[in-house]
Amino acid sequence: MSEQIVYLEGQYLPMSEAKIPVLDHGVLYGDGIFEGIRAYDGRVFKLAQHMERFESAAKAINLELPLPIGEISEIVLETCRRNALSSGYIRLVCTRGADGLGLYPHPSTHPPRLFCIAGQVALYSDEAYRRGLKVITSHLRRNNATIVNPQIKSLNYLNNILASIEARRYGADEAILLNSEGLVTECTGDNIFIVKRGVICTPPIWLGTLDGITRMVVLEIAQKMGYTVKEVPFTLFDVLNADEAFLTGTAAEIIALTELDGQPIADGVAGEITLALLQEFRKYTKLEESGAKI
Ligand code: PXG
Repeated sequence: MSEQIVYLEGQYLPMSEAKIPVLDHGVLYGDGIFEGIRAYDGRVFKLAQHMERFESAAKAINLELPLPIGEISEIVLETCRRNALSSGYIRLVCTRGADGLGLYPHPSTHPPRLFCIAGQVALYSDEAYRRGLKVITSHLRRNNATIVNPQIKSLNYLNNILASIEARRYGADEAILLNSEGLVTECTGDNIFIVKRGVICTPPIWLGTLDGITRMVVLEIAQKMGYTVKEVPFTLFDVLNADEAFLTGTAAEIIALTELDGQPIADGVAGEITLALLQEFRKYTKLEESGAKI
C-alpha cells in the first residue's frame, strides 16, 4: 500500500514527510483546534456543519484561520481524493503556529498551521453494537464553560484523555463527565442520550457539552421517526434507571451504553430504540444530502 498523503501548509506530502516544528504552539501548549470527520461512500458527512464548528472554535480562541473556510473545505475533499478515500476518517487541525517558547503567540512569528489527515476509521465490532459499552463516572469534571468552553474542539483534550485512561483502568470503555453541579454532560469523545418511557433525552449544550454533529443528526432522525426528543439536564440516577442509554460520535456513530459503574442499565444489552436509530442513521449516511461529494 502506498504511503498516506497529508495536507500540511499548502502542500500534499507523504505522511513520513509531514512534520511539525517542536516550537509550534499546538505541540507546546495544545494551542489550536481540530475536527474529526467521517467520509461515507464518496461523500464527506456533514462537511458544512464541521466547517462551521471549526470556524466558530477558531473565533473563540482568537485564531485567524490561514485560509477562507471554502478553501479549507476543498482541502478536506482533496485530501480524500489524494488518498483515494471513499469511506474513512478525516482529522483537520489548525495550530496557532507561533514559533517560540513564550506563552504569548507573537503575531509576527509563524502564522497558524493547517493540516489534514485522511485515513481508515477504527470501528467497533458488530458484537460491541449489540452488547453495548461499559462506562464509569470519571472523578474529573467537564471543563466549566467559563474556563475553556467545552464547545471549543481545542487541541487541549487532557481532561478528556485522563478520563479515558481512568475508564480503561477500571475495565470500562468510556467515562461520563459530570459538570461542577454534578449533572451529566457527555463522555470523553461522545455525546450521551437516555431513553425513558419512549422519550429521548440529551443534555443541553450550555451544560458543558460539545455541540456534536452526530448528536444533532440523531435529534433530527429521532424526531422524523416520531419520537419525542428533549434537551434536558439529568443526573447519574437517570442514566442508571433509563430504559436505554447510548452514545453518539463521529467514530462510534450510535452505540449503546449498557453498564454504568458496574451496574447494568435496564437488561444490560443494546435497546430497541438505540438499534433502530443506528439503522436509520446508517441509512441517512447513504443519502446525497448527508454530505459533500469527494
Ligand atoms: N463530545 C466530545 C468531547 C468530542 O470530542 C463528541 C462529543 C462527538 O461529536 P461529533 O461531532 O463527532 O458527533 C466528540 C467528538 C474519537 C474522538 O477518537 C472523538 C472526538 C475527538 C477526538 C477523538 O472517538 N470528538
